[in-house]
Amino acid sequence: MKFAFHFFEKLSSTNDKAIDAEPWNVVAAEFQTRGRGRFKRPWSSGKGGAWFSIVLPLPENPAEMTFLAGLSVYNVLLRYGAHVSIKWPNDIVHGDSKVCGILTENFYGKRQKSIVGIGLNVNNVLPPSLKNKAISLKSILKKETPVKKAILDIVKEFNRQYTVYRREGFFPILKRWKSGCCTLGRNISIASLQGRFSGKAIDVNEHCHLMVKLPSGKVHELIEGDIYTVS
Ligand code: BT5
Repeated sequence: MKFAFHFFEKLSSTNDKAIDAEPWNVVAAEFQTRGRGRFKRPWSSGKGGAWFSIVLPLPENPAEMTFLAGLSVYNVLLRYGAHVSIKWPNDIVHGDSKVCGILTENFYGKRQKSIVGIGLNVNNVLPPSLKNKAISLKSILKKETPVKKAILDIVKEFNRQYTVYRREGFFPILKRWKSGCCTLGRNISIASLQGRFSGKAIDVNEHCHLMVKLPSGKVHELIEGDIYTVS
């Protein structure tokens, strides 16, 4: 598919601007005044970062788009020489620090679409409050990367993965995603809407849900949540 790009200097959130756009458009901003993460959490979006949203047709399971985007960012960052991995469900991390987060929002009805918002810390300065949990590509690579180039490279890679997805379905994407995922095989603690609990992350199923083996031996299928690695 051919994507059209729309670059803005300032937006409240690229995901909000993208609501008016048709599929196959990409909306980007140099900075966002009200960037957000999941559950309306604030997302630090100063100048120097890659803040953009890819508008897509609504798939049956929109979580697949988060995985496609995560895999694309992961592949591009590896190519740039950054040592990163994918953290379930929507992060790219360097060690324990988040370098990229993805927010997929879906719209149903007449103008149905999926908006995949990608926030990648490129050269931006992060606030002290995120010091221990966030990192920029600049800090990882010890050099600046042009932001526009990063956006174009990621969308190009997304397009490649989307072609595979259309031709062969989600399975090959999931397989590649899992091989880059650092959550699997780890002992984790989970904060989800269902409460806090611990277990071992053993798999991600075809619905993109995390399979967690509980201390009782029972396997829990986790749909959403924040993961903290214990070991
Ligand atoms: C996410 O949420 O990770 C999704 C972030 C998506 C941001 C993009 S930017 C383009 C598009 N437009 C938007 O308005 N949003 C999308 P979540 O997993 O809920 O993580 C949010 C948490 O990450 C916050 O509570 C902070 O702890 C932390 N955080 C905030 N800003 C960050 C940053 N720049 N880098 C790393 N972590 C950050």
